[in-house]
Amino acid sequence: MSRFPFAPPPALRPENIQARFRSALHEPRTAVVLGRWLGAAFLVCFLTGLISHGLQDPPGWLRNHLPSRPVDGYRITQGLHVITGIACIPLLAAKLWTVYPKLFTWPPARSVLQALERLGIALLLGSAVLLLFTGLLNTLQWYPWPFPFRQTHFWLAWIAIGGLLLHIAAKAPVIQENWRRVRVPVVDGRRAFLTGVLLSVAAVTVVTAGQSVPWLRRFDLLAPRRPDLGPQGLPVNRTAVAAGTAQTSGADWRLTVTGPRGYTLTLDELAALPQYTAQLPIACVEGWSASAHWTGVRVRDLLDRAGAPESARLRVVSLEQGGPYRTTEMESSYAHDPLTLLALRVNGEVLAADHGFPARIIAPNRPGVLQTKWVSRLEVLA
Ligand SMILES: Nc1nc2c(c(=O)[nH]1)N[C@H]1C(S)=C(S)[C@@H](COP(=O)(O)O)O[C@H]1N2
Ligand SMILES: [Mo]
Repeated sequence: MSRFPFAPPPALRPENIQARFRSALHEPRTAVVLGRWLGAAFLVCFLTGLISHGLQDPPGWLRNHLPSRPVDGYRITQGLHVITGIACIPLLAAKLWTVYPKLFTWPPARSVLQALERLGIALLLGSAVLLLFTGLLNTLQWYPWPFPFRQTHFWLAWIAIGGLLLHIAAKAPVIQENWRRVRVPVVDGRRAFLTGVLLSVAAVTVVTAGQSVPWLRRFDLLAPRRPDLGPQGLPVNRTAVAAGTAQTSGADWRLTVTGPRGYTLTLDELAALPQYTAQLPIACVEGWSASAHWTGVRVRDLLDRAGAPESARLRVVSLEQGGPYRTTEMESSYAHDPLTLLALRVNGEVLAADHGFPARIIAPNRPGVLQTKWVSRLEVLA
């Protein structure tokens, strides 16, 4: 047993570990029940993550097929993404506790098959811990690492799915054997343990989900943000001061629209065009969302006036000098949606500087990062 490259230190010898973890709960049925819950939460989190990634940075083949409906689609999928991601934390902890002694089996593998099985676990566990850690810090708007969050989180998710498939395949016999409850030999305390796990999931959900679920707002104790706090009842990620746009005056500002018949408008001219109001949410990838009544000019009217074709895509340019969201692109399905506005007002008031004065983009079923503030140019793309 100790011949595999080196012997484990005494504290890590399997028999010593097993001796310290004698609870009957370290048995397969508990692991299978927890695995099902964790697997379901993880799958919802994975799929909603793919949706978020696809909407924010669509690959070329997908670009012209992004739907601008349902209006609240992204708000719901991103809310679910963060809720299920947070739920995975206690579920993963409980699952790990259950199978813990097995992780120290020595030697690590006796056959190729077992080596594959353990590779699956290593990939799954390593990537899952990193996914949950980076995701959680992202909801706190804290990026204490040198690598880009979104790409890292995205690729970790694929590694985790690969590890999960390998893990399920390797454990298929155990899973099958323990899928159904066996009535007679019930392990003492399993039900209490599983109830405890469910209660912790419920607790972390209730104290964080208020950042996207309005009726849970009162219990939003641990979520980093209350979506109804901020100027004009909406939170602010990037302030006008941080963006360097705080001094913008309505009198000096101009909107330039490029295209076959490009033109420039003053704020008064823009405000004199037909105005529309739409109730649309801002749904931030960081997990909060909030709905508001936005009033402004339809982007499609502005494009028609510039002679843009129906299929035109758009580049939106902000007054902001730097920052990753200074320019964004908009597909034609959004640009031509009657609800997509270059908004001048929110909830009946002129936009606050922090919300993008004098004009911001607001469009249905889109991640918040694409709702560009302090807009100064709309460029029609060929
Ligand atoms: N020009 C510009 N527009 C921007 C941003 C920005 O950094 N610069 N942030 C975006 C993000 S991440 C979100 S979620 C929405 C809403 O952010 P707010 O709450 O700061 O208005 O605005 C978006 N518009
Ligand atoms: Mo955001």
